[in-house]
Amino acid sequence: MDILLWHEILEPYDLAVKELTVKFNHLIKEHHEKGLYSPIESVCGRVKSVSSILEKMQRKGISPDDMEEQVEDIAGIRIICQFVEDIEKVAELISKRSDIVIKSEKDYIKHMKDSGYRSYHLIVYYTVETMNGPKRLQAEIQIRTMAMDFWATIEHSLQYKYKANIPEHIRDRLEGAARAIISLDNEMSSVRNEIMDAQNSSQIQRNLITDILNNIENLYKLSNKREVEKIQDEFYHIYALNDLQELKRFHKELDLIAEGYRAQAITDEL
Ligand code: 0O2
Repeated sequence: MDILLWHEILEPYDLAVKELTVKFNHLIKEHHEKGLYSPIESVCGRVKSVSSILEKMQRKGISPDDMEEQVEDIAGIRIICQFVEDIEKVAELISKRSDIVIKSEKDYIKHMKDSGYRSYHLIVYYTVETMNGPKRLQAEIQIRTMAMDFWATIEHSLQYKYKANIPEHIRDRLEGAARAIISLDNEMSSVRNEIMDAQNSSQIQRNLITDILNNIENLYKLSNKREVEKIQDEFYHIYALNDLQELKRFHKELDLIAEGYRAQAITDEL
């Protein structure tokens, strides 16, 4: 395979990684805009490097003709969650999508690898549109918590440094760290509800403030300046109280005022 062909082969995978990243980021945004907790904390993706593809083909005896079928992680997406419980939710969200078809899954959380590696993997089919028409390809989606990701990232770089021969004393330390990660995830799960409540409240507060400021900005176009300044002063006063209920009440009231002005403006135009 020459360089040009590699580029041609990998191009649709690059598109798939970009599209899937945008789509999962959009899911986060949708949750936040509705003031809901997002089971996805962050998303990233990569196309496997040519050297890593070649290494896998050699290790597994995969022929060039079978590469796209048998190297299942040419396109790789990593979804990071805050809590172990979120992983299942994300897998469920993915299974319900019409643009992603699950081919297989590997649960390295229930069945931790000997190395200590924990993560939930899905191999999926995803179709991209290219100038030559649709292309159905495979992608690997890794779903794991921030803590699992921390461990995997460190261990991966050690694997890179030592190849398959990580010294025994480092291996022991990594095993200890893997156990610590399990108990950290368990600890965080035990206060999950409290953390989620706190995060939801601050997201709701951010959304309310954005809405209120948009409404005030629009009122400047529809109402007289002094009146809007009074509303703005009241907003600053309520904001300083740091009371979500008060903010909600003000948001509702302002909505009604803005609605009134909008109706008035339409009547004036007729
Ligand atoms: P990279 O650099 O992440 O792209 P394998 O035979 O293990 O190479 P297989 O059987 O296709 O791969 O699938 P598996 O075991 O599910 O592993 C796929 C990916 O999971 C790996 O990709 C790693 O990203 C991650 N992974 C699996 N095991 C470990 C582990 O012990 N430690 C760490 N840090 N990550 C792991 P690649 O191919 O290694 O490459």
